Amino acid sequence: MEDGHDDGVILVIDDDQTNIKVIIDTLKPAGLTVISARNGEMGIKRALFALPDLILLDVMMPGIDGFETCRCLKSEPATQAIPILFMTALNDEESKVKGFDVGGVDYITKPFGAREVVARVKTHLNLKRKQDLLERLVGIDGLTEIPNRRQFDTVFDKEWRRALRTQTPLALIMLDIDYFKNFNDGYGHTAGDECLRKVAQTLAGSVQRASDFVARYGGEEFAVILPGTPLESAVNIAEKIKENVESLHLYHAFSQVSNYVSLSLGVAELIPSNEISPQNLIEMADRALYRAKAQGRNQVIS
Ligand code: GH3
Ligand code: MG
Ligand code: MG
Ligand code: MG
Repeated sequence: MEDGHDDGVILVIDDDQTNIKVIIDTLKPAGLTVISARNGEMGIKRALFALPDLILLDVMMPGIDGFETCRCLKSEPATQAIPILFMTALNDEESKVKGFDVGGVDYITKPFGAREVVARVKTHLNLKRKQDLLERLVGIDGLTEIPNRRQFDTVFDKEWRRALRTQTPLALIMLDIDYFKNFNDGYGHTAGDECLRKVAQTLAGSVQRASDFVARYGGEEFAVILPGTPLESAVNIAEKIKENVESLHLYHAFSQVSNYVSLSLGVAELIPSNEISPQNLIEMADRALYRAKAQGRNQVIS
């Protein structure tokens, strides 16, 4: 196989035990793990629990049929991206089109050829892996390899709604490298890029909780989302970030505030309500950052 991945968990949903056995005998030698369910309802439960890489789905089954099972799996966020391949004796065009309409990616008719099934399953596993990779990369900044502005927007919106629902504080740190234009002008753009990478990695290593989130907001500006964090703790984290970057000792002879690369940081926190928008919190942190710059840089303002 040119792909090199032979692993993958395949869920077979079929009411015919003989079919399940044939599929296991077909896919196992190809290095795939097969789990099964005997009807649509059990298949949905199994899929939600095991989150398989791909589903082979029969159409004619007692209880909900394969088309309905597919619709359910596609409407459930946890299983919606799992590729579903129909495997059925229904050979008419109407059924085939319906299979694609409800969200299937392929349609195999019984009786099937073992090698063809393996080939189709592997093709769809590969496509899914490529799609997953693309989806991950679309949220990552290419230079610093930390989340980018696009992912920041998504996460910030999600955390805002969570904090609104739970009425818990949401803190935001906006930070910006001091005299970075001078750094680029003095040391060159390549050194500037390297500096951005080091600062980004240091920021990412400065937060503790799984829900804390660091992103490159733009240019030499970064943002840190701290869910469930009151202002005082957020300020402490901002101070810690400032110290961690200072201790990198990235020499900056062209800075007017330090011998080393330094940061200005603005911190804001609030408990969301329907009267305010997520943008308000960003503006608050931005204003604090602006004051940190205006009051001499290399400091945290809240
Ligand atoms: P201040 O202390 O007020 O923040 O001044 P500053 O010079 O840091 O701010 P300014 O906004 O004037 O300059 C930001 C610089 O960041 C200018 C831009 O060339 C540089 N920059 C933005 N993105 C990148 C990047 O990806 N790589 C490099 N090397 N430089 C970048
Ligand atoms: Mg059947
Ligand atoms: Mg700057
Ligand atoms: Mg800037």
